[in-house]
Amino acid sequence: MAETTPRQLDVLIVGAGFAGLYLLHRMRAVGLSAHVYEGASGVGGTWFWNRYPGARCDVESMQYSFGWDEDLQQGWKWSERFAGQAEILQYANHIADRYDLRRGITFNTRIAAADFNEATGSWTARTEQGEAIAARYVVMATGCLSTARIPDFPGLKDFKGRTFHTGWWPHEPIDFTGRRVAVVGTGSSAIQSIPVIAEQAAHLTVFQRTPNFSIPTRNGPMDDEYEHWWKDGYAQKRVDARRTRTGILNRQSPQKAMETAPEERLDVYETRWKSGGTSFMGSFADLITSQEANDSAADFVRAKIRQVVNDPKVAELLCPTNHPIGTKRICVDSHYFETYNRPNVTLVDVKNAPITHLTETGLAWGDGAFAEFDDIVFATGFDAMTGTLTRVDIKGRGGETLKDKWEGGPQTYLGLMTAGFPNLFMITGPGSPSVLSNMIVSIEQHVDWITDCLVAMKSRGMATIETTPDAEAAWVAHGNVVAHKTLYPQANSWYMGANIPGKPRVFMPYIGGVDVYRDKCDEVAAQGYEGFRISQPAKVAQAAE
Ligand code: N01
Repeated sequence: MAETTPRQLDVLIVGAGFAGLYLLHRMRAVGLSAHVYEGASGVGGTWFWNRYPGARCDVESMQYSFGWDEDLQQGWKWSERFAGQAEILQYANHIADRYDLRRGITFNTRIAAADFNEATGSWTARTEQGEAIAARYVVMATGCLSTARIPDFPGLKDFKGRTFHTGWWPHEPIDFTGRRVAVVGTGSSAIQSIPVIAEQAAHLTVFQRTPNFSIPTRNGPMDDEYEHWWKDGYAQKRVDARRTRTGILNRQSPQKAMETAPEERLDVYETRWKSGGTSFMGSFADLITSQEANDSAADFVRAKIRQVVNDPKVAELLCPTNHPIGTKRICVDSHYFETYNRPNVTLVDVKNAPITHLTETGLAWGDGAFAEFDDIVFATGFDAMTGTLTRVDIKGRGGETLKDKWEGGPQTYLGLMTAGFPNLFMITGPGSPSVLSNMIVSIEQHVDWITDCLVAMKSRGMATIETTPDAEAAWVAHGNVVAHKTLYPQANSWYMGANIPGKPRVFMPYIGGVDVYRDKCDEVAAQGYEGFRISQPAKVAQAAE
């Protein structure tokens, strides 16, 4: 095959989710040539792939949306308090059209590899189809939960019925009417899909290894008055949200749980439970740092589960006891626990009797238990935060691969860059607040920071930027210190890499807060990119000699 000249870019953007879309828009505005490569046939990232029944965002629509264009935020109308997947995908498509982004995106094309060329100080990437792209910078806008995973159950391929993963859901409607369905897993995706599947299926069997805490969303049509309240002074509210720990205005209480009288404490939990959603974790200031405070919230939720679920044995199985509330991503639901009162739903505990294998007709667990199914839905999660990055064959200085470098866990400075990989940025990478925050707020902050950085590089005639190993080591150590001041590391969560056999147990996101983190990033930039090494083109050439 004849070699063709690679496409030349200032910035190669990988992924056309919200991060890739906003970055493309910003790159055009500052006059850098940029192009997006996207594996899917459309924009939207997470919201393109996760089409499972009941998929919905757990951040309120008025906050899970871009805040950088006043006309956009005033004009867009969300139909529900918590938008469903279809509406969020519609919003992503609207962004692509409104800002004329599609012509800058190549769809159905994954980036398979990227090599840093030390002589030129730039990257050569290659698509799975073999197209080469030369770019000064590469930005991985690949999302944190993009590599779906089905455990390697023996006999998986033998099963003759339909199988699904919530994170790779088909585009055509899936009808479960009259069918015997299994759902494996009880994380956020399962908790949202189970009530919907149960309404259709002849029988639904849920295979639960770890019960999860879940709070009712109390979702409903968007309240006009609430929408007007948000839109009146929207810009300032966005600023205020960026100054919070999570990037969400959720009425975080400054009060400590154990300094509150027991009856008043229960009232606070009851009020939050009734208003719905993840703001339950904002009931008190110390729920993720004090075991006693956390226990009071966990007890409250367990009492609710026991109230809702009719069969006491089933209720006990559904009560989480092996992790503090909120240390695994708190789930939100619409009638999840009520679903177990339906006669067509069975809960199977696979903690003590694990799934052993699949056969042509069904699923076996424990010591010889077996049931036949027409359909199996795997709601078994993702190789989170690092899986999508290390799946690309990224080679930095000296040919070191990112996969090798991160063998013992991800190492980054500010979640933005990793030492030895100049000019390679990550959006919401490990070491940044990302999945612990409103993703849109964190995406905007990273895109803005990277844009400012690239503009500064260009205006100063600089060729490469790269974090120093010292800055990186200090940031990783700081991230660990902050995480271990909380209860988070107690849980076997995907935040810790604990859901993937053999993955190093490291608390991956930065838990210090969106507000603190933003200040740190701004300070680093103001100090002339402290902790980063910036080189001129001549130095790059000399280094290669
Ligand atoms: O995945 P998960 P998810 N045998 O990893 C079980 C975001 N999200 O797709 O806990 C039996 O949480 C596993 O059991 P265990 C959100 O950030 C957001 O549900 O490992 N079971 C667990 O129950 C969320 O946290 C929204 O013991 C097995 C489940 O599979 C993240 O995505 C909606 C098993 C996996 O749960 C991931 O959520 C959806 C095995 N061998 C997702 N292996 C909203 O915005 C795994 N499991 C609302």
